[in-house]
Amino acid sequence: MIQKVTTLNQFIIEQQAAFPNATGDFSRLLHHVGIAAKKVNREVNKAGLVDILGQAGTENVQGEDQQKLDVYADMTFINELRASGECCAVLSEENQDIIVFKDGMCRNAKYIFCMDPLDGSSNIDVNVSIGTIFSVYRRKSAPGEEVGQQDFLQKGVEQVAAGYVIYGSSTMLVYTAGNGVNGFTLDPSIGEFCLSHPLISTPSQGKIYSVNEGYYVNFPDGVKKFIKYCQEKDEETKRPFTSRYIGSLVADVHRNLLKGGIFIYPQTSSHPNGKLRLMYECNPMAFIAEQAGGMATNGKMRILDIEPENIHQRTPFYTGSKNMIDKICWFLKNS
Ligand code: P6P
Repeated sequence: MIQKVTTLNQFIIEQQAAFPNATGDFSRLLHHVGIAAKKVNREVNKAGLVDILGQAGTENVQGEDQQKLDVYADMTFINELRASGECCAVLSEENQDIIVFKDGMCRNAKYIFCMDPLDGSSNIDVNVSIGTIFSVYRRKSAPGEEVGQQDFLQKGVEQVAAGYVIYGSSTMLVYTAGNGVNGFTLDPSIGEFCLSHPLISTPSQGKIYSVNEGYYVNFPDGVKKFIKYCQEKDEETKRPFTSRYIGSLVADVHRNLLKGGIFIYPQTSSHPNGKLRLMYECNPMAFIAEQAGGMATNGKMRILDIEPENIHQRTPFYTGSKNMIDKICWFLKNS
């Protein structure tokens, strides 16, 4: 029997049909996100060949300037978002200030876009999975008005959509628009993202803990106690926890989203407010976590309820299965 294949574009159209008032603006935006992801995937997959094709900063055999992959990813997503005509401004980890599209349709577009275009790019040289993380909001300013940083200072609960692309053993685009989390795997033979993980649900009882234990001495006491709790066998419950840490946010979070577990990046001495960024790393991942039945907190409050003060602010970040989030919050509260 021929298996029905649902491409990302077909899925977007089907989802739009479920919203009678939908105009298709978001569908067009997401379509261009998919195009950008395919373009970045193409370059990421040949990263190891850069030495053959020419060093970064020099011309390659095609006479093109060699670019650092994260700069390439940043430019590629910005160009596709501009081409969609559905986005008026972009906040990117690669750029200190927001990028405002002043041309034509973009000025009146109702969406703004936050992204880490290539998170974990230091892992490229050792062939570890990396990712793009993104978040979509409605602008606060009126169409045609000047767009500013104020448009971006919105709580995570205001997100219209959030997602990530993981460039790994296969390339997947995972996103939510508030109706569950769906995963699409890129089929290179047809150049399409195909629905492979419908309605992802995170196991409520996780067994994986993901944290860089190299910073153990600098961790808050509650985190130290949680790690000890995971390491110590309990005659009654056995508690068969296992440690998994890749050091690439998208890879660590994606694994735990599917298998259950907790990802922890607390405040440390070198990062007193945590290392990860609220607007384009933690909020999108928190929206996805909650839509998949998991949780995301800064140790004291829900990530999605944090009132942002600046567009690049950092936050301690704990996300994953409910049993492990509840347990670490208990240790943090009682230490
Ligand atoms: P550490 C990658 O540099 C990154 O921003 C995230 O992808 C990852 O979760 C984190 O930093 C890893 O940080 O300090 O453990 O190397």
